[in-house]
Amino acid sequence: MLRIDIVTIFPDYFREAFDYGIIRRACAAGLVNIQPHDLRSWTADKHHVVDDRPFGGGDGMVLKPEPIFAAVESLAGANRREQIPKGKRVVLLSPQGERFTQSRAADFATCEQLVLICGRYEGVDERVAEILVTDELSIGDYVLSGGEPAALVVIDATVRLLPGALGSATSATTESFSDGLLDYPHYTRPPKFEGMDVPEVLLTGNHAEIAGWRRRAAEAKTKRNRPDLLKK
Ligand code: 9D3
Repeated sequence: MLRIDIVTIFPDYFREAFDYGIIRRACAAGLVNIQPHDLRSWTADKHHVVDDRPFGGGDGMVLKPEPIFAAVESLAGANRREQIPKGKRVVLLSPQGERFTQSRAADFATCEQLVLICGRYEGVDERVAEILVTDELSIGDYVLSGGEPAALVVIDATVRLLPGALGSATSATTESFSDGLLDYPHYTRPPKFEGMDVPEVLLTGNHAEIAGWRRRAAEAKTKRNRPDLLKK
């Protein structure tokens, strides 16, 4: 059982996020337990303040370290990177992070617990990244308004890799990215749609020819849409 704790100032953001598809089934089957937590519940002051002005000046507010250190201490049992047990990851979602990849998802799927910390405002006190977290991750080069959508992405990519999460019809190892190519094009009925024909070879039942066509089509699609995947 993988336990996923999300630390956020918007726990309600996740209210229906895990009620669909593979994640819903994985939760129902007891493969994963996902729990959003309100960062404000680890504040000690009357107004539950989680942010403050940046030292050195500048626009916006910064998430304070104390509630985040307290949250991780209570959820993971430690609040220093070196003291986090081997099968746990404390992840800060941040625009300054390393890129989240399929191999990170595969690592997370082997863990017993993930604590995902969602940033907001202009950022998070750097002592969180320096001292507390095991992984500081970004999902890509675009600006989000907070770490919450990134946490959903990390959870989705991870949970579907848990043993038993996918139907037996699908195998995670034969999918896009595991061989460095994009998936081949798919077609279904009707064979002719508004003058657009399904490639003839797919209608022949010749499985060797079909496999060859799919390989070449996947390479062509990768060259056009993701040439970076071929240049390595
Ligand atoms: C002006 C400098 N910005 C940093 C690039 C400020 C800033 C932008 C966005 C500070 C925080 C955020 C909120 N984004 C995230 O917390 C975030 C994120 C993202 O914006 N893009 C990709 N991955 C991620 S993971 C968390």
